[in-house]
Amino acid sequence: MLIKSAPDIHPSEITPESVYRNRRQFMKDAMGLGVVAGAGLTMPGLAAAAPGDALRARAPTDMQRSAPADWWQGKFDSILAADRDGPFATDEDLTPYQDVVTYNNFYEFGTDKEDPHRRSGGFQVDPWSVAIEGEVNKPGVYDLEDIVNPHTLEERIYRLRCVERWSMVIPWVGFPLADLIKRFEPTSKAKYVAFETLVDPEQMPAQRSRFSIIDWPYREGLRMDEAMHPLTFLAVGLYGDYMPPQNGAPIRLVVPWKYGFKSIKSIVKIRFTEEEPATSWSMMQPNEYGFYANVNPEVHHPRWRQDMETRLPRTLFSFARIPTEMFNGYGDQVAHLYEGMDLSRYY
Ligand SMILES: Nc1nc2c(c(=O)[nH]1)N[C@H]1C(S)=C(S)[C@@H](COP(=O)(O)O)O[C@H]1N2
Ligand SMILES: [Mo]
Repeated sequence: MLIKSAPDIHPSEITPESVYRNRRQFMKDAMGLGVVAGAGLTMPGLAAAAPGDALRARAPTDMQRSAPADWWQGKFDSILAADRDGPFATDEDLTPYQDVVTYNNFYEFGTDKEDPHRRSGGFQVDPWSVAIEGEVNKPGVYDLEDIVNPHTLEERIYRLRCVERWSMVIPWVGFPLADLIKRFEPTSKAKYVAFETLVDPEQMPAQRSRFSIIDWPYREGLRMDEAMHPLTFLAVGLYGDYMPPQNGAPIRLVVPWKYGFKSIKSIVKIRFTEEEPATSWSMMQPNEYGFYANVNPEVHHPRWRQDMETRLPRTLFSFARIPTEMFNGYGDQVAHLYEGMDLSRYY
């Protein structure tokens, strides 16, 4: 269902789980009784026009960002609401916007969790282009507008599980990677997709450092069937708003059944290859990080067990240590991709 944005709904009005759950149950009951959606649905704090409308997550109004370029505005005015009952849906609390944008891994800006939001304020994303290369019929260097504009933006609420054992639930805005890949027509030789992040030492302070542990650019990759999977997402925003620099503006990958490091930020290159591409973390520490990096509570990192995680934010009242699920809880959707593979060997 295509819906219009509701710019003055504050997320604190819609994200509390109590309100959300009640409303969800209420809507289910209402639907079950044949009540017309939108007619009887007035809940405190919810300016409901259509059901999906009120359920869309929004950044706090005092933190909403201005459009990175003119053409973005229209895209964000009509975002397809997340299907809250579909196969990818979750009932879990969203991680508050504040936490999503201040606790980050983006090593180009530094290794502390606060570095990305403190040091990326002036990051320029206009103009931005993405090179499409390799085993593909339509290679070229494309303006971001050409990359994004043909797609309808939708909201996807996914768990994000970092290998450091913290996790969040984030409402992303974007479109399936598969839809983009189809437009550029990979050849039959394309078995993998490789991604690269911008290299710009003037804007990315850690790329100027002699002590940096990563050999820039930050690189990631997927097998073609993983890249084409409907869960695999290219995100251009979160909480209904434009992507903050610290989260990977203007466009980043989100692969929810893999550890967070696969979800590469600020992409400038997508290359189709016949061979498995080199990826940053496995180049650095091949015994600790593999190419696949599927979330797996049974295969432990040499220094960290992976069977539990801390769901952020951690508060005085919630200890929030929860068991980690196989494939981060997306096993029904993705387990078949790895049939017959020894996942302790292909970690
Ligand atoms: N280019 C780039 N992409 C990156 C990283 C990075 O350091 N550089 N960190 C990764 C890691 S380890 C994680 S957990 C996620 C964090 O995404 P978030 O900050 O939006 O939560 O981004 C991933 N993408
Ligand atoms: Mo991570």
